[in-house]
Amino acid sequence: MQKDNQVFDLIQKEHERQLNGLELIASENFASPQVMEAAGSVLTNKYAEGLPGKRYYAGCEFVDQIENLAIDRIKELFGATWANVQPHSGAQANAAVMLATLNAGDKILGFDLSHGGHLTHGSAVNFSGKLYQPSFYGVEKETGTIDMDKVADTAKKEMPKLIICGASAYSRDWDYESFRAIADEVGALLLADISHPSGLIARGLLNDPLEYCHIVTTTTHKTLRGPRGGLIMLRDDFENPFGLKTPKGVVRKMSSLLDSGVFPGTQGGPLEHVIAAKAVAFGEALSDKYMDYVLQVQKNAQAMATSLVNRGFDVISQGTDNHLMLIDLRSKDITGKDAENALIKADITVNKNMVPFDDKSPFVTSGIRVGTAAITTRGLVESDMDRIVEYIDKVIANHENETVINSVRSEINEWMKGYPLFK
Ligand code: DSN
Repeated sequence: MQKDNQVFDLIQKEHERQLNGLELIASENFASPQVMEAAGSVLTNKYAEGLPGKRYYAGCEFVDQIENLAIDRIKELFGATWANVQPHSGAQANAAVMLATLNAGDKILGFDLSHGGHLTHGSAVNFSGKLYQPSFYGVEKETGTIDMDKVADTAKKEMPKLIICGASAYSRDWDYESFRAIADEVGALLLADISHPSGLIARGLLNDPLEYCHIVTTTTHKTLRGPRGGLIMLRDDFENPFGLKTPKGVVRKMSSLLDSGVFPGTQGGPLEHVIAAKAVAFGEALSDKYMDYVLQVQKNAQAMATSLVNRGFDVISQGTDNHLMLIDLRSKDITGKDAENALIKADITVNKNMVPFDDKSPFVTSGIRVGTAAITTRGLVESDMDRIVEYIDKVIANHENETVINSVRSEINEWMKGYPLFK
């Protein structure tokens, strides 16, 4: 068969883009060659609706074993007793949880998107804000951190059935114990969406959400460094507290409700090639090498935050506990959009991001979000962070000066030649 050069040439160009630049998008990472090999395997040909051992199609003996490996490994990694590894993404995992635990019109309480939350935690433009009644907690203007007393006040006022903790752009660790106390007080279920810091949580560098949260969801491609995807976990199974019954009047365990929430609730056939890649990534995440990796991710983030603060950048909450940080650029007199555009011309990839109490639209924004998961996979260490921040500072200060931007880009391209991916 003739190779489709039109597509493969573009894939090659994307590969070169990834190699040449500094990848600072906090939700991205570089999956290993064996993760990508599994994701690109013959498993893409197989239909396997259902669960291992309980499929609606024949010929599932090997995908059953693969899916069970993925489940066993993720349970070991997080100390979970149950997991569903089929969600195609974090958004799908959250959709399955909500379908399994709520009725349309029920109240949910999440972290405000404009303060660092996620679309699927109740945004008006997302299913979670359209099907359910959302309310939100946020961060304090002075500290950039969440005030748990205010979360409790909002919860008591709104009486949600589901409280969601977790974020896309929050650099501090979460007080899951206090969230659980609030959830218990108002009779809500507590969901932690740990999509961003899950790799650091898996290896004990941050608080353990499974100890306190009824349900935990995550993506698999951020700090966890697997293929694009999602999953749901439970530390302890429990009976659905709202007494929702099946059409036959049976009250089901949460694990069974969540399985149904994924399939047939929100998805059809699982992507067994991606599940195989998840199994490979979870195996990698159990290794000593991965432990060294996540430790370095955290050290790099802290070094980068310190360097940014030292250069006069307004880092929300003045630092980070995890792999990312949010920078309010209003003091630098540039929008998030203009900063993103200037930085990409220098082959520094970041994303513009709303900052708490932003006065600009989500398309413009006042900030950028940066993370260290990808550059750490690349091999960079704390002593490299100041150099990166120096480049960011230079580009932002000269964002209309093509000569300066081009010279930064050449330096970065040359620098990155010394850090081939997966050498
Ligand atoms: N797009 C992801 C992120 O960048 O955090 C969240 O969906």
